[in-house]
Amino acid sequence: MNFLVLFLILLLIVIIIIQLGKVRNLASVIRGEARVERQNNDRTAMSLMVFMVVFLVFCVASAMYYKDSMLGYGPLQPASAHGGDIDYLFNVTLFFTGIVFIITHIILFWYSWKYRERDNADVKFFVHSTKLEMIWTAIPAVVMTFLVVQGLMVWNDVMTDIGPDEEYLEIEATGYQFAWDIRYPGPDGILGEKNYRKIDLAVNPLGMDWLDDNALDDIVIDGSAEIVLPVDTKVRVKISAKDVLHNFYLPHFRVKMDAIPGLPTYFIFTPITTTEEYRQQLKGHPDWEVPYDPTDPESKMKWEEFNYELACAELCGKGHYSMRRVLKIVTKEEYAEWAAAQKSTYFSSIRNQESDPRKGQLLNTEIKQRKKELTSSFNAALKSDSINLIRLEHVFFKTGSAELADNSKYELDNLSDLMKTNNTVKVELGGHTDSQGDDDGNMSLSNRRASNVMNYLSRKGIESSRMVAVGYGENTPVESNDTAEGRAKNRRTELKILSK
Ligand SMILES: [Cu+2]
Repeated sequence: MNFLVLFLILLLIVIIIIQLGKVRNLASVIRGEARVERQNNDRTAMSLMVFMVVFLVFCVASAMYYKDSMLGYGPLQPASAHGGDIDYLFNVTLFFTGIVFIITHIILFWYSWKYRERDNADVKFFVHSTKLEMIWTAIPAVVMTFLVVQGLMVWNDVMTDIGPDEEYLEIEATGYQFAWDIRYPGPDGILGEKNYRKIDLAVNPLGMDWLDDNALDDIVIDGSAEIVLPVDTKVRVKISAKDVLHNFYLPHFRVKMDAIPGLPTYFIFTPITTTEEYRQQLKGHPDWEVPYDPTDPESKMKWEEFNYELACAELCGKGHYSMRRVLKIVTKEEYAEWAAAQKSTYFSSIRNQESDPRKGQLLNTEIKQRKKELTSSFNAALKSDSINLIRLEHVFFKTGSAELADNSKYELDNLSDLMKTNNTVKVELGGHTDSQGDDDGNMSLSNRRASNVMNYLSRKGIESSRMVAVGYGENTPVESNDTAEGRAKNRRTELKILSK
């Protein structure tokens, strides 16, 4: 409807202009061509002067009217440490271009007034003016140099990479049509390697290299989840794209960087205002002290619903708008709590699946953890008078056989190290089975298993005189043999400290 009214108004204006032209032609025939022409010139020149005034006043007035909606001029102050520098640069540029804008427009319209056709107007003709050329070359050159140098200084400041001993948090943003994948480094603080050859849209959309230990604790947060970052912490964002150009844009932080396929970029910024603090800054401002939902006066205030956002600032396709993500800045304590609650992508969806290149293998972290556990229970048993039995949790045998499973070597190597460190300790290695199969068979199996453990340790250099292997068969279960879990617990190898 509005569109139709607007269209009709424009149509009417066009018709009026055409009709005025016709009237003018008729008048010129009646009154004489030259006089009418000069009257028209006067009128047009005057209209241009009026237009100039209205136009310039409108430009300034609209900028002032909308200043609160613009970054840096109203309540939308920068929320990052470097944001003020960027705003300063914009202001310096606006100052000079603003002066040029106003002067050139005044000259443009004033010339069309001054040099309109008149009866006794003299025409001055000159081919060349060195003075004029000097002026219009020198002034822009000086101003441009000043602007470029200022820009370079701020750019170098903002884009300085992390120093060698600086503390920072590195995250990664990968843009694609039409979303962002945000990856956190996990507890180790290091983003693992990735390789486009490893991309598998179903299980590994980022192409993370699961053979890199650093990648195992990496966290790729859910596509609709808030991006959470701690306040007052340097954040380095590694930025890349998988298909077309995107742009990583955090307007409130004055962060903007292209995301380019095949050419990783980065941006470092330090958030200085939490989301909650920013809401408090907006509170009370007339633009923000209104219901968030205009149709529902009972709804929360606009400032209460404020959120920082990540936008794609490169028109990347028809779903471009849907790349918006909410960014939440929280205190360092809140961030630590949030980070601890995140699940590593590898352990939550890759570990021991078909797509896991380490399927069935122990991870370095697990090997270290097992060593720590065995060492602490071994030392506890040495110190204590009451405890002398240690279950070797990670010694396994092939099904129905006495042959050690490959993964058992870690626990046994740890045990042999402990026996070497504590070289007076004598131990009994006890084999146990579940109740499946006949008693004699189980007794013999447990005997052979215990002996194999002993043989392994002998080969590692532990004197046989310090060890004795005993098979207990199914006689001393620790759990009921009715469940699979219970039976698994009963098939165990135990270490008994005989003397310290
Ligand atoms: Cu995009």
